[in-house]
Amino acid sequence: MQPKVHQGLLTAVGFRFAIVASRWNDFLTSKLVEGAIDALERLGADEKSVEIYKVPGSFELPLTALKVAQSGKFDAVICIGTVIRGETPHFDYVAGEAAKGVAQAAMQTGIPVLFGVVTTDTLEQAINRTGVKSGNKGFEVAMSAIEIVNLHKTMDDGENIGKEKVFPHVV
Ligand code: INI
Repeated sequence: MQPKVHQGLLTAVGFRFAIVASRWNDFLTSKLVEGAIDALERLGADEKSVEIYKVPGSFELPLTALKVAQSGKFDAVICIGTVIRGETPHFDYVAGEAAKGVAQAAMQTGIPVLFGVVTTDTLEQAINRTGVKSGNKGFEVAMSAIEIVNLHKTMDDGENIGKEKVFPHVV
């Protein structure tokens, strides 16, 4: 059996992205934002098509993400933050509400709202996810945003994506 597979291409050309980033642990979150911008740029996003909204902490990500998604100005919203268990006794509340709220913003608007919040037990683990050891979570979440906007566009357009190039902007 060879079922038809639907998946998104990896091009950011023509799409508009918002990044909603927490200022908490800025020495880490700024690296995640850099990683996200790197992915968007490398996959062909135009400078004018990317905007950044800064919020105090990860707990504030959902409401701002919802407002940004509701604005109709963007094809996807990428939420970025860092929550470290060792640093906050209310880790579960901050991380849990951030995750739940980000998912709600997507479901409520129909716009992809992506969860690029690093949640770790230790500072070292968080550092390792900002491009030091195990890749950059900001880069990864932006790649997911790119894939999902392409998948949804294809579904909306009713196109057959099987015959297209995976990297259409690369000549
Ligand atoms: N916010 C974070 O994004 N990461 C954290 O590790 C963190 N800690 O440790 O408390 C944090 N707290 C702030 C929180 O997100 C809100 O900004 C604050 O509670 C005001 O609503």
